[in-house]
Amino acid sequence: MADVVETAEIPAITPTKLLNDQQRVALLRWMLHARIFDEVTIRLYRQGKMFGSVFAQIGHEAISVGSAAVLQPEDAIFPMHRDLGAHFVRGVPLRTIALNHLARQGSMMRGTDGTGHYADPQRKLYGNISHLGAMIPVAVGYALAAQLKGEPIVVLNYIGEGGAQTGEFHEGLNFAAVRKAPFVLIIENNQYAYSTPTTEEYACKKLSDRAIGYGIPGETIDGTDVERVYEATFYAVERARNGEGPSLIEAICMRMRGHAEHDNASYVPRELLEYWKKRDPLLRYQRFLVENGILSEAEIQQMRHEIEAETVRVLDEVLQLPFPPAEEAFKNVFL
Ligand SMILES: Cc1ncc(C[n+]2csc(CCOP(=O)(O)OP(=O)(O)O)c2C)c(N)n1
Repeated sequence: MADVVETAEIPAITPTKLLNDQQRVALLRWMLHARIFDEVTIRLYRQGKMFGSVFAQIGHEAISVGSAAVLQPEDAIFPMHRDLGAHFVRGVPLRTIALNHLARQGSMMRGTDGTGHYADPQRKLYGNISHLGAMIPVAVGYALAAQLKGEPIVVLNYIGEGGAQTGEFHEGLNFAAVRKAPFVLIIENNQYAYSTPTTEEYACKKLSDRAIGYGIPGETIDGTDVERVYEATFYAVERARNGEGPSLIEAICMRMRGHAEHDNASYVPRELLEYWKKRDPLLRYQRFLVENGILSEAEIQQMRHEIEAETVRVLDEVLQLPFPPAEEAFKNVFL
């Protein structure tokens, strides 16, 4: 882990008046949970104790945490594969997350999936499926159903900039705009869709400019500044709740690992990663909290140690549990 306070090259946070200090500490705690879960699972993957894809969120934490923290419990979240932060904000227990990621018996996906591709309807968390973009119309449909029933809820949906190049992105957002659905879509622009850089994904300057074409507000923000993410989401959610319709937010960040841990991302220029290392969402926020007297460096280190110890303990316990019986693989599957 990098030092809490590093050099002056780390850009400052844009503080929002919407947050009090207690909420700020909670944001840091959730971001730490997401980061540490990644660090521990990457280790397990390298030790051959995890199978399938380990999608790290490193570099994305401010987006999922800063936006999910705005919502009320009755609002719905449709995350993508780098939004573990939102799962922690929603209160999904560490053990439940670990059971699924380690594909153990009794996990939400009954061991048929080893990632965050799960739904937790009780917590109004409707997980992504593999088909990029396909959940956008589903999330819009959820928002429209609530609108028709007169329920004052908002649906927050996330998509990568790669996933934003699918037909469903356009169809879903256009329909949401026409029907003034209580819907907020955040594009997590992390510069690469697998090995494809943004220059080969789209030709416009800013993906938020597309909002003009749908007749809705759109803005591009720094996705490594958790307070900026909170503020942008807050106003988009307020607008949606007031019946004024959807918004599009493009949050810029960097995927600091490979697409998943099997990929060493050798196609990403090292200088680019060096540039974004200084914009590490955790480093930036930790520095802000220390400089503003909200937490001391020692308190942050203490918080980190506690979360790390808890994460290691829970994952170790789950590792001892059995995999499901093979027949489970055939349940709920069309053969
Ligand atoms: C419709 C569709 N096309 C292709 C794929 C294969 N695929 C899986 S992840 C991925 C890249 C995703 O990039 P992005 O949406 O930017 O998210 P990131 O992984 O960079 O966070 C691709 C092409 C897929 N799952 N679904």
